[in-house]
Amino acid sequence: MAEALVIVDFQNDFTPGGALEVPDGHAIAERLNELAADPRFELVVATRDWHPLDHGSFDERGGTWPVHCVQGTEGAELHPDLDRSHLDLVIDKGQDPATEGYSAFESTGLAELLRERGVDRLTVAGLATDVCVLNTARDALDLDFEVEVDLEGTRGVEVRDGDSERALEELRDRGAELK
Ligand code: VGL
Ligand code: ZN
Repeated sequence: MAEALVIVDFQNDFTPGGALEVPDGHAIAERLNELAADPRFELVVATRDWHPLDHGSFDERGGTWPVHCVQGTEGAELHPDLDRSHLDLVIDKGQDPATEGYSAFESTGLAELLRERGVDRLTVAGLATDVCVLNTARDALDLDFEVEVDLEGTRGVEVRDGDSERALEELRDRGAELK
């Protein structure tokens, strides 16, 4: 069976200077590039939060977040420090205006694709630990993938202090390995 790396939402808007900054978010670039170059991964997937302008998660629509990762904008592009040469696939998520779209498995076909490739174990990294990494890893566990979260390769947005810690604790309790 095979392993895949899922790099969650390493995009301009989630790094310092972006619309929804994750503190120190850019600092994971080197670790992500190191992981992506590891030959143990049969498949390297990067996700993008890829919202339409009228997305319901935006505060102007009554949602939680400032406008971020609008389809086709610079803020929605993958961070320039991410080495594209190791990416096999880019998955766009969060396109349905009516749902948050936090998880890489929500309406993307990712689970089917991974199964077709014989993938049974995922390493999840990227942004943000306490939002999209959490939701992606949780769904992966529910879908019966083995899940490893790469701690060096993730950072949290921490709307409330301790959110990342709680997210990681939840994932550990559900059976993820934290490395
Ligand atoms: C995310 C908040 C809103 C994330 C996405 O990628 O963690 N956070 N949309
Ligand atoms: Zn979003």
